[in-house]
Amino acid sequence: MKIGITCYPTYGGSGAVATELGIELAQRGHEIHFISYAQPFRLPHFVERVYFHEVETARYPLFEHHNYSLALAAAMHDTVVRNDLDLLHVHYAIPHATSAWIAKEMLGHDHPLKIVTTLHGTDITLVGQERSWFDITRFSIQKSDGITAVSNYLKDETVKHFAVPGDDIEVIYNFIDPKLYDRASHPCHKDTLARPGEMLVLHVSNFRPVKRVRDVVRIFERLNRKVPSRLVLVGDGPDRPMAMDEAEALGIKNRVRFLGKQDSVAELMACADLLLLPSESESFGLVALEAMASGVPVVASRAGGVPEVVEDQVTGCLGEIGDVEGMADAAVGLLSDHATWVRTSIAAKRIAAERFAADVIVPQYERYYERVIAGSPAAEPELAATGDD
Ligand code: GMT
Repeated sequence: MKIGITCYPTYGGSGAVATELGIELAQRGHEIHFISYAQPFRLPHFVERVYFHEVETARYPLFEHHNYSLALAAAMHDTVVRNDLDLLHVHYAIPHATSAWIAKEMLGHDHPLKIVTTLHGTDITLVGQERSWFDITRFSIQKSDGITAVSNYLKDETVKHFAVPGDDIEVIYNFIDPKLYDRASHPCHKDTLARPGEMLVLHVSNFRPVKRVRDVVRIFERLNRKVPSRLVLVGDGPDRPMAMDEAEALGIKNRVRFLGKQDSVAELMACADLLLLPSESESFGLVALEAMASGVPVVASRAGGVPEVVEDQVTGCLGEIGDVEGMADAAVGLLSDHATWVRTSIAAKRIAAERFAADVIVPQYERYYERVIAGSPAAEPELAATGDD
């Protein structure tokens, strides 16, 4: 297949998933065209059958606001025509699904283009529900030929808030490459981040209010009272200063390090003992899956789709949103009993590989694309057993 992929190219789970999907599909023989305003951050320099088309926004004194959505639609149209694409797969509904619909309208009946939209999270749970964005979000989703959601939770939210029939949404989980997250394949940085005998606790996010980074620092402070540890925070965003202030106020500034945005999450995961993810809202929690694949137990809130990824008491522990004390106790339990940690780490790695490996998930996308191109995206009802031999 010849597939165009549009995503947010900078940091973020949806961009990471979209890029890794494109690379995996190219390795399976498909031709992949990324269309975005910058090269996706997880795209290495050269991958066979992968092309990148940069969206250029025209500057003109009259355009006080950049017309990115229109420029993207024009770039999508151009890329489809020049490369004879079969399908555009857009990640995050706004504005990508809208631009894709415009590109399709421009093509008319001459080119039978199909659009698949993958819903990732706040496009449904936050941004799309804002009054001014609601109608265009719903319209753009409904105009897609295929819709996927990264968890059953997100599918249900889409059905509930946007009145999209459940049968029109295919749940396809996010995935990881188990080889990339194999701890043994990375150099160990633990001695540069923690002292001997200390535990290394990691948090990775975009530091937006939904991530509750203040809770991360508070959970860590309670954990550190009982288990000597260091907290390493990766990423950047609006709540980073607040997290820094909290660490200072709690008197643990020297135990907390902010690394900012980092390209190699896998390398950092490889030396971590625990991941904290106490989010307010999380449609899936890709970083939790990345931790599990690295054999790192996860302490997270029971938010949104997280319980579909992290199995409570098996691959980590889940607490109620805002229950700092409960999540701190769970972290202490995991890090103070070596046998429990080892059991959880092994289960995390195994479940990540069994349920969420690229080899399990990417073929689901391929089959879905085929159904969308054939005009019948809805899953076949399971054949009822007749009882006849
Ligand atoms: O929706 C967002 O807030 C952004 C998005 C992103 O680009 O990182 O995150 C969402 O998509 C990820 C990939 O599918 C999920 O792992 C995250 O859970 C989800 N974020 C939220 O739901 C807050």
